[in-house]
Parts: sequence; C-alpha cells; structure tokens
Amino acid sequence: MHVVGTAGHVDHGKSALVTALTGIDPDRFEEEKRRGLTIDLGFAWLTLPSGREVGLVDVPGHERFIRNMLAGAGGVTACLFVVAANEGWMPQSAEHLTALEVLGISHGVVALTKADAVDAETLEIARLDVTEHLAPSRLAGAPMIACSAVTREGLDELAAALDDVLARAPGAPDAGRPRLWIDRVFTIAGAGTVVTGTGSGGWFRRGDEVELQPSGRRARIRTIQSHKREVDAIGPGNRVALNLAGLERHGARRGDAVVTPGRWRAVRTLDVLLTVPPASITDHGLPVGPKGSYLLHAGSAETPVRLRLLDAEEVGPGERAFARLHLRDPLPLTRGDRFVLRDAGRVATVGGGEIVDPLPDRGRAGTPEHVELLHRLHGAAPPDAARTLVERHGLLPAAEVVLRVGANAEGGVGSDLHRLGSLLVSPAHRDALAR
Ligand SMILES: Nc1nc2c(ncn2[C@@H]2O[C@H](COP(=O)(O)OP(=O)(O)OP(=O)(O)O)[C@@H](O)[C@H]2O)c(=O)[nH]1
Ligand SMILES: [Mg+2]
Repeated sequence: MHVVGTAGHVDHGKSALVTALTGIDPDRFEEEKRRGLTIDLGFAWLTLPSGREVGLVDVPGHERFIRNMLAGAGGVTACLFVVAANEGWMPQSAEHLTALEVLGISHGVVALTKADAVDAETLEIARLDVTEHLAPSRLAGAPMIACSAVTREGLDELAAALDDVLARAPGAPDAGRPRLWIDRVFTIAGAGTVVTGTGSGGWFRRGDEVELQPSGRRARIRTIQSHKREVDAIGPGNRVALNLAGLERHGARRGDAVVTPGRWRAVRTLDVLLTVPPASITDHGLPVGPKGSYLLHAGSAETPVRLRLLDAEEVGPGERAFARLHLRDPLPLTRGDRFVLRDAGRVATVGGGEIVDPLPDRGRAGTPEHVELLHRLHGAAPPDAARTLVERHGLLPAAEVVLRVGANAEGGVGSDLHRLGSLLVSPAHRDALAR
C-alpha cells in the first residue's frame, strides 16, 4: 500500500489538484480557505483506475511552513510533484525536491498543472524546464502530465500514470514492527483521544496494547479507521486513525510515535550516513559542517541536533559522509530510517540521510575501526548486521541486537549465532569460552 505526498512551490495548485482528483478539500482550516493558502497538512484518498486505493497527504508550499511539509513527507512512499505551467520551477520546488531526494522517494508523477492558463509554447518550455531540474534526482524520468484542476483536462491521465507508477513501486515494507508517526491528535466526544498518522513497519489490530514514544505511555487500540472506514486491522503504508483508550488528549502530540510495546527505543545518539545532494538539486550548494546549527526531521518529528562528521571535515554538494548525531529530544528511530537536515541559521534544507546504527557503542567515535563498522552495517540485511555486531563484541544482549539491526524479533537476526541465556555469542567467542 502507498501514501502519496504532494510537493511543490506555494500556490502552484497542489490543494486544488487534490480536490479535483478526490472530491475532498484538503485545506481543513477556515484560515486556509480565507487566505487561499495551505498552512498545515491535509488528507484525502483516492481509488485509482485499477481499484488501488491510496492515501494522499497534501503539504503546504510556503517556505514558512516547511516544517509541516516535512512532517507530512516523512511517511510517504511516493509523490505527486506539482509545478504550475505558468511559473515553472521555483525555489520551493527545489527545497521540496531536496527533501524527497534525501528521504529516498524515487516513485512519483509530475503534474504540470494550470495548463489551462498557458499557451502550447509556454507549456512546452515548462515541460523542458521541469525535466531538466528533475534530471539529477531520483525522480528523473518520472511521468509528467499536463493538467488543470479548473478544466479537469489531464486528470484521468494523471490518475492512470499514478496507478502505473505505484504498480511498479515497492509498497511500505512489513517488518513485523509497526510504528505510526502521529501528525494529528484530537478528541471525539464520548470516544476519547484519536491520533492520526501514516503507518509503517507492520500491522496494528483492534485491541492491541500500544506504547507512545518517547513518553513510554501505554494505551489500548479501541477502534481503527482508515479513509473514514472502520477496520479490524491496518497494514503498513496507510493513513490511519487510532482511537486510543487510556490516553488523555495531552498525552500525545505531533512527532510522537505509536509503537508495539518493548520493540522500540527512543534514542538520542545515532550514527548515520549523511548526504548533501548536488547544487543542481538543492539550488544553493550549501555544505554541512560541524559548526552549523541543524534541525533533524524524521517521520513527523523535529528536533535540534548536533553533528560530528566521522570521515570528513565537511560534506559538500554531491558528497556523503558518516556522522554521529546527538538529538536534543530522543526519537524512536531504527536502522534504515531516513531523515532530513535543515540548517537553522541559513534557513535551508541542506541534506539528510539514513540511520546506520541507532545504538552506537560508547567510546571514541570516528576511529578507523568505527568507520569500518559503519561501512559494514550500512545497507546490510538484518542477519548480516547482527553477525557483524556480535563478532565485533564476542557477545551482546540479544534484545539489544534486535533493536540495533532493526529486526522484528530474535528470529530475524539469523541462526549462525549462539545463544547463552539472554546473550548472543559469536562462534569464535563461544569456542574461546568452551576452551
Ligand atoms: N487556472 C488555474 N488555476 C488554478 C489551477 N489549480 C489551482 N489554481 C489556482 O491557483 C491558486 C492556488 O491553488 P492552490 O491549490 O491553493 O495551491 P497550493 O499549491 O495548494 O498552495 P499552497 O498549499 O499554499 O502551497 C488558487 O487560486 C487556485 O484557484 C489550475 O489548474 N488552473
Ligand atoms: Mg495547498
């Protein structure tokens, strides 16, 4: 299943397109309707020609609301990239593309909208302009459909293209470890607290006990809704509303996560592979260095972060390096999670990357052995990552290895390691102990 996020410069017609496609106006607030401007995330859903149902997250384009955009983009698996044909590529087109790039979003459709407002020649120029800007990104070659939310020209073609792209895109993976990044909390009279978000990582079922992270509060799922319909269970890659028994209204907020108890740990120190996209994507060419002041966005959460580069002095445009991050607020992150980094001083989205080790060893970071460990952990399948860690230490608590490699359970860390009570032991270390 997929949740598709809009992206694109302010006023380019994202919300109008979502309304035209779905019949649902994603601008929920009176102020948004009055100002004709999206301020916060909006939500809609759509049945595509094949019968596939997708959730849509509509984001604001105004640069002042980029935090809200990132809170929405943190959960999506594909995008609807909107560029108005009468304006072409603009600064927030570049900022949103930068975010999607570091989040690893490689599936999407480009809507060249407001096609009714331009002549054929202008439309062709806009098409070339957008093609050129997307060329260095993961969205290079994405289908581009000229359309209009006013005349409805191109809308059927747009839905068909989205259907086609999603048929080829891998859905949100099921790792047996559900996590829902909360983007809204509200109360319903008589029913209590409802949290909504984009679910990933596994299934939530009615009656499940869940944990709020990072607070550790417990609650029980009373009912589940997706696209306003009640369901018994919901898998990854869906918009979800959970009615939680035992949680007061102020017990959760945007940026918290709902998870399975005991399977996640909110962490503050993590090792990551940091990427700064080329200037042809970001439009600014700013580097990431150890002196800057940065904000990390992951899922629907945001926190100030300090960073230390481990195998570089600076990460310039088009470069990447390993880094150790210290988050001000702990977050339930796992290996393979993506994040966006914003420069708080220059107010720009500068890069992002992927978490390589959510529970790094204490001790000196950035030694050749440490960097070599990160090389081996990056992209490794959970059993291989587990073996790498246990061989390095000789023995480690099994529960810690499971959390650290992002496996769903101890079965997921592989069979060529030995058990000793609650510990996992490498073959070499076991032989030494036996001797
Ligand atoms: N002519 C024409 N106007 C459009 C079209 N789509 C949107 N508009 C107009 O463009 C303006 C902005 O549309 P929105 O949908 O609010 O733009 P947005 O991208 O959601 O804006 P933000 O959410 O604030 O970033 C509105 O006045 C719309 O009526 C279109 O296809 N053709
Ligand atoms: Mg809008």
